Amino acid sequence: MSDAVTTPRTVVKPKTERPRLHKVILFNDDFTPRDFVVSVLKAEFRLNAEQARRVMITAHQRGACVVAVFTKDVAETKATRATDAGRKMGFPLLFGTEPEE
Ligand code: TYC
Repeated sequence: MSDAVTTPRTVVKPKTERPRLHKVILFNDDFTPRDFVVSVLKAEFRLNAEQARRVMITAHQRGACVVAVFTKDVAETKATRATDAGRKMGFPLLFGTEPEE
């Protein structure tokens, strides 16, 4: 057996970073009925009536509104499903995603 000293020179500290969250953004348009926007927000994002109405009105007045934040995959899936719900009814309703800073 050797007497060699085997103390490591560097200590590796495992570091796990949280995945960046992504915002789902609702964009205003001039055609989709307000009540339909509210129903999509309730169904796809599980907002209650008051939250859904507030998000819809904010997008209506300011042009866009953050709906919620999720992991990238979930944000993209929900934005696509919600946009498709509008398209199915012939409305130009649009949801997008954007990484959080
Ligand atoms: N601006 C639409 C209207 O007046 C309602 C609306 C609100 C549409 C928010 C989209 O993201 C939206 N009928």
